[in-house]
Amino acid sequence: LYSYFPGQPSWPRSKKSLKYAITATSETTIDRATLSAVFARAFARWSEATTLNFTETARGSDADITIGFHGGDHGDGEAFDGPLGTLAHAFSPTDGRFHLDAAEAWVAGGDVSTASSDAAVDLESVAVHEIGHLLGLGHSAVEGAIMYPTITSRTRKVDLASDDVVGIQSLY
Ligand code: TQI
Ligand code: CA
Ligand code: ZN
Ligand code: ZN
Repeated sequence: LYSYFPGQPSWPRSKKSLKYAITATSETTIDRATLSAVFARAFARWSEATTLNFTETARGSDADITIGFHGGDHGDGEAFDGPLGTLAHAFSPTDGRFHLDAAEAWVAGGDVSTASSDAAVDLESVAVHEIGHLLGLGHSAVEGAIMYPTITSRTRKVDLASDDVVGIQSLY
């Protein structure tokens, strides 16, 4: 079953449009157009399941959600650890920060199962999971749910399970 963060924080019910900005990209070699496309697809999975909608803005100061790539200790007390281990983290509502470990062998838009690195990680799969956290979902006990706390490298998993849908629909 799905879960929420303690106290069940969510974005205000009156706020149906959330803006996101991809702000910190100097530590990744993935180009901006590819990043925009991958995150747009990841947000679309959640907007299809809810009455929420998401739009990208170029300006971080306008954004509810900020997305960036960071290496090692990046100032929030949750240092990244190099390849594998922690891949990314996102804070609960209404913080909006979503950080990705710049040290991962991210695959964006390609076929992760044929990637040359054993440690290749599908960016869109991780994004769908972290957006669940940004919206207020904790981890799920249902294997196959996007919010189930296991991901395998070189695997793509982007479709919400009914458990994820019920969880998010009860929150919004
Ligand atoms: N990052 C952890 C995660 O997103 C960070 C984390 C641990 C966390 N406990 C949390 C975030 C509780 C919010 C609430 O789960 S991770 C997975 C999964 C990670 C893990 O890099 O380990 C995915 C990133 F679910 F497979 F374990 C993406 Cl999909
Ligand atoms: Ca890592
Ligand atoms: Zn961080
Ligand atoms: Zn998680």
